[in-house]
Amino acid sequence: MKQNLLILTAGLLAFVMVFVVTRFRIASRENPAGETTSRVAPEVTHPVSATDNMVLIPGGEYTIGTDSELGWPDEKPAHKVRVERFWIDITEVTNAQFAQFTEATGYVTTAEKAPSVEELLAQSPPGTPPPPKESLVAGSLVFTMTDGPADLKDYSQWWKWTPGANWRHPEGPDSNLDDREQHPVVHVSWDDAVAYAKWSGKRLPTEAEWEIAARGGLIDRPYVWGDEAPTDTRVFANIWQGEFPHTNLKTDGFVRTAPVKSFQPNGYGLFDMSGNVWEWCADAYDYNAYSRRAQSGVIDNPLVERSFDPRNPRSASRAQRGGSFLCNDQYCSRYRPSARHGLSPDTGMSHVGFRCVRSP
Ligand SMILES: [Ca+2]
Repeated sequence: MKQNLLILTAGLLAFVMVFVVTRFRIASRENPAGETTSRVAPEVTHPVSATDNMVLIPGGEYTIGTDSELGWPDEKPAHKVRVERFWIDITEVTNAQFAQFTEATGYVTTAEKAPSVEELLAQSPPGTPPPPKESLVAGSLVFTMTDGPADLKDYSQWWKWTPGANWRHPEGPDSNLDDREQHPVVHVSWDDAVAYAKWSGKRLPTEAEWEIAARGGLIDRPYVWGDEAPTDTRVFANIWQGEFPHTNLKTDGFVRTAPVKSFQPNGYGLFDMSGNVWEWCADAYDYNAYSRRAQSGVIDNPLVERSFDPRNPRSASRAQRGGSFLCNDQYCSRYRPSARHGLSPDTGMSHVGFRCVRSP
């Protein structure tokens, strides 16, 4: 990543990588690893009914994580946690809901703000030439299907920096939200999600709360719907059928996001806890959190406070859960309830959204 800083003027793509790195650094400065926001329920500035499209998850002791061979190292092992009861949204936050928030507050999302030259240079190595002005535009990363099979380690082949892409224009300036009012909002950063949650008198779920809710009362099952693995012809959620990232069979009916409630809910009546969009959680993302916690007995209301993300070592990553419309077993299979993922808190992408919780 650091090398990208040295080729700042080499073109827009290089600039974009620098931009992402810079954002990571700014995030690190403002949120030194280990720092997280308070768990105190946010101030209610927009009264809502706690029962409005929310479900109350009982408090108590639950097993999260997995020992299954399907699991990645960061979701192992299975271990016990205890949580207080909490309300959780039955759907991901929709474009219609997010529009209410921005209309009421004038809030501008991270992806809608252009970075400044000063902001970038302050974070770059001494002597770095200023980036070309035309590069200093607001935008976001948009999934773009490849023409043919791709090296699955090189995500730059299908993630395209797209100037003008943001929650209002999910695929760029020429796209809009027509007929997508009930789709989950995307291109929201962790900061955007927290701002919405505070405004609505809610908060982001902890990873433990999210996973408990996603399991829907099932114990030690690989999927939120139970035991049956999805195939290209048997679909349970909005994930990817076919060969990623070039052939989408669309058996589930969707190439990108689906309207919320398009698939069967889990045992708690929650929709899209698997697939559709990744969902931000309150926790910092620590790759080793589950393995470390397993030696500590039953933990009350765990909240990961220190980020450690081997894929983005400079980033104070925040956790995301649930996978997205891009998940399939060939690529990541992270649409399972124990699967975990980290992303820089000031990064939104076309498959990232969230839902909220509230303590009674
Ligand atoms: Ca989801």
